[in-house]
Amino acid sequence: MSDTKFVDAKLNDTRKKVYVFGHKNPDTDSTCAAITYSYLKNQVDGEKVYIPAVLGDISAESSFALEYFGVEKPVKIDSLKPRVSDMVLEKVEPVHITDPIQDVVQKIVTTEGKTLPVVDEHERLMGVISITDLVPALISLRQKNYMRKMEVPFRNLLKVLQLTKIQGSLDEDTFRGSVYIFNDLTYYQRISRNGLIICNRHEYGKGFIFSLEPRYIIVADVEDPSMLETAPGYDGVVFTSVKNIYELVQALNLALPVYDLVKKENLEYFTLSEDVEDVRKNMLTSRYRRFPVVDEHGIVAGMISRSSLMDINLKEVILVDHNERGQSIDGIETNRILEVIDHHRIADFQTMAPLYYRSEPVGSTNTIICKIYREKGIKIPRAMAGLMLSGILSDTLIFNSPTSTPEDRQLAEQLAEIAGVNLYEYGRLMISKGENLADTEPKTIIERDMKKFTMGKYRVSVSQVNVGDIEAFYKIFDRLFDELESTCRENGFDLAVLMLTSLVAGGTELLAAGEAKWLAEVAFGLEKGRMHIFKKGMFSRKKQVVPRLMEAAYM
Ligand SMILES: [Mn+2]
Repeated sequence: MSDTKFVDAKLNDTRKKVYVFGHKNPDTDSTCAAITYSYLKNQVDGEKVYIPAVLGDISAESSFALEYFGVEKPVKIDSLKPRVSDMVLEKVEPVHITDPIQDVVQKIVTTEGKTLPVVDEHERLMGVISITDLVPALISLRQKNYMRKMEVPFRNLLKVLQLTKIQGSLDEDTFRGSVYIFNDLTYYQRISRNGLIICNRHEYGKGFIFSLEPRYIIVADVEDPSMLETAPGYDGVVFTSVKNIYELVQALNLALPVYDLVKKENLEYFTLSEDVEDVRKNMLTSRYRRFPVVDEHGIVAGMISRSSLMDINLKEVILVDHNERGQSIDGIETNRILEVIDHHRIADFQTMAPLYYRSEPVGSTNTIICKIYREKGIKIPRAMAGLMLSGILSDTLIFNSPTSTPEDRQLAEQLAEIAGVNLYEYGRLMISKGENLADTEPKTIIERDMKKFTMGKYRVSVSQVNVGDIEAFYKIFDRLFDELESTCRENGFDLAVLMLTSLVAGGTELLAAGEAKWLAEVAFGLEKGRMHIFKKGMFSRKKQVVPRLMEAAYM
């Protein structure tokens, strides 16, 4: 097994991702087509990165083909519904709980929506703040509240009060204590421990201030700190500020950490992985306008508002080997379908915009993809040749299926040469690696690849499985019939058909159950009272089974 990587989508690849995938219950044609077409697109379009994907577990047959040619499994996806991460987030710089109110006010007035997320010391969301939450702090400036006990990081004081330390050392990060204006103090007054006194230059010179034993002193109105004499006997900390006393009192309030003003209760926020549909519902019933978005660690990724709902990066996809909504991923209609490459009938297909649609009545999607390689002059690497070949051989049951065309065979021969394998030997080996279904539950066998049809007034299901050896199934026929009957009852079908198709036996063992079993009697010559019949040369559900049942139903 080689370690060749055919898609190199790095995590930090900023190119737009396009997912390429086939139908649910992926078969080998679907799985290989996703890979071979992604490879082709990555050769011709460097602007985007094309990622092969599957909508379910890949089969044993497909796994064999991938391993044989040394290709990685496609990624498995189960939903493409738009998520918050697909929305255009407003980039914001969150407020930290210890940030001074002054900084927050300055930041918020220039912020759209006047609301910002608030984060703790680990950068995790803990609340939001809007301009209205800040109003009380601005109004309280008029009150004479500077004597109260305060708790402010020195970082905030230094910045907002524009302090310069000229003496002493700061042993703590946070100031915890009361603030006094020297002029307001009397000779009889004591100050509390850890107190801070604000004075002017003239007052600072006097011995009385030191006798009060303040822990901190701020000398106001000092343009040049070097002009101030140090106080040799004082062991507290002395700062100067260019601000005057009045400005310092104002600034004290603005240096307070924003913490107390932050709205922390009933916090409404969204995570990147949430469905946009859920977000829409929540937003419409919320009284807020703007909401923080966090990642899986609670770290703020941005903000969204109602208008963000209009601005969603649609996912881009390419469908191969299918075009029906029911066979595709949930939420396919909300994505931008760029292309469809398919060889099935066109069913309930609607798109919002024009697209590149290529459909040809050939035996396999990989036949069409091989033609596109040729048309675009893209060199086919061995592994891609091997996978295209695998898709063709699997879908046409090595050209036995009536859906097979001369073109399938001709291209398969060329691909086998590039892949360096003998077409028939490789094909039989690959198909023999298919699951040994005889060991699985009858319900799984029936439901694995079951298609539903309405034929006139009848509801019909036709399941098909490829088996190596039909003999192995004879011993579980009774259980298969019972399960087919319950499939009819539980789903309200009139007829349930199961095709056990075998390349080795050269045909299909066809089982039928349900009230309208006579449809199968008419269509396939199934004897009354019998429940199964072997049809030599029968390989195709869409060409040999469905049309005949239709005829019978409309007789
Ligand atoms: Mn196919």
